[in-house]
Amino acid sequence: MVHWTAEEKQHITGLWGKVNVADCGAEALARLLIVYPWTQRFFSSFGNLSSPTAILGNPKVRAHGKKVLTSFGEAIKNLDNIKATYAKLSELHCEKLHVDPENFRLLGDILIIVLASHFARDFTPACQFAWQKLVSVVAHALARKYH
Ligand code: HEG
Repeated sequence: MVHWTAEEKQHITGLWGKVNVADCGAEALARLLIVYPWTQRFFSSFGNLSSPTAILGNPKVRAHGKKVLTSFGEAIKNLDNIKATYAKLSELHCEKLHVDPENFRLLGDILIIVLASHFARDFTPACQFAWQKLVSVVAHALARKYH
């Protein structure tokens, strides 16, 4: 089981309380689709993804980004039980969606960049450490049901 120090938990929940889930989620997913364009193949039903402007203004991207980051909130509420929290989602991404788990790591790193740009001063190295650990544990938990 992953161990979280009191300080790490504080960095995670403290920053999370200030995050605008809709805005940061939308920006993270849009950046994923722009920076790593091959990830667009999973979202062929989302309409116009033909340019950075189109992606940033796409309401389906926005809604799905919010959904994904909201789901991160479940991990934050269940830090000591992330694997079980994501068991069903891991099955979905593996068996139905066929998302390569490498993409979970990419999205995690993008989220770090979004948080750093939104919270510059509060996103200290110690805070980054805790969040890097979180995105890594989330990516690991989502990849668990792959076989
Ligand atoms: Mg996934 C659906 C969470 C990364 C592609 N993703 C979902 C859903 C959640 C979720 C909560 C809705 C599930 C449902 O409808 O029951 N996703 C989630 C998390 C992460 C993640 C927490 C974190 C790393 N997803 C991710 C990545 C990709 C992806 C990296 C692809 C590059 N997700 C994906 C697709 C769907 C979901 C294609 C279905 C979208 C739809 O058609 O509505």
